[in-house]
Amino acid sequence: MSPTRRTTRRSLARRRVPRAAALALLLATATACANDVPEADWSRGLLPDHVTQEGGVVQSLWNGAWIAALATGAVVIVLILWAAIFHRKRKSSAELPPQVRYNLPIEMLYTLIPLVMVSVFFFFTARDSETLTRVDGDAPVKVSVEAYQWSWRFTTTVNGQTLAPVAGVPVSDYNQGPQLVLPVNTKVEFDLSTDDVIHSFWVPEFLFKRDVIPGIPEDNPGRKFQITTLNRTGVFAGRCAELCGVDHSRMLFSVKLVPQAEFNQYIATHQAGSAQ
Ligand SMILES: [Cu+2]
Repeated sequence: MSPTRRTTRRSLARRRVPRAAALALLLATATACANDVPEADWSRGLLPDHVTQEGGVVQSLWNGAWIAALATGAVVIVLILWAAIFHRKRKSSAELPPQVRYNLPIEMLYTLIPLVMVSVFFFFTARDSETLTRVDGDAPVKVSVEAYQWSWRFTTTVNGQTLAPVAGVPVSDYNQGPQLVLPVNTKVEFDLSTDDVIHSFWVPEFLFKRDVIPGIPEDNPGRKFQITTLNRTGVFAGRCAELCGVDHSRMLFSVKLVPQAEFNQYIATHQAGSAQ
């Protein structure tokens, strides 16, 4: 290697160190700022800890999918390495290896295996999406979610009694956005509507999001979805997951899960027509 090239390499390396440090600092700051990003854990395949029964369904589907994908990847990599290491061209022989064509068993194998894999994925995905999108029976708590540029209006109906709507404005902290209060261990039905553009209702801890599309009639089941909350209290960030305009990133809101007694109190103080 010439001395000039060595110097160039060294100066390149010297330049890279501060760049890497700056990137690390940027990442650290970005993570620190995003206080509404739920903690991701490897044991959950980097998904947030779910707070609904349906979230459990998504979590299992996701675990099955990434474990199957990793296993497939491992088998493929081992096969590639095996072929590359043990079936290299020998220096001693100038001849071509045996040329195999139309090997029926191998061709059937590499047609059937992917078909089986895709069918297994399809079966579990279809089964779970049917569970997740099913709307049945009467949920004791119903929430009408109206999305607009750029916030949300939540109108909750509990056993036929409608509470005062909660509406928000664009904010940069989800704690300042509109808050939807729901009881734990309860089936909740959401009805999504909007008059302007397409939004998407997303609470990461539900492990579910649904587009809010203008012009869909009220009786269309595509507007609705149901969840059953787990026995986990807390405040969870929500956001719009569909780029909908200039303040899209500020369409923040929160979902607060409370024990039933606290929810009853909330109902008493938020009757429609009250000053709250
Ligand atoms: Cu939006």
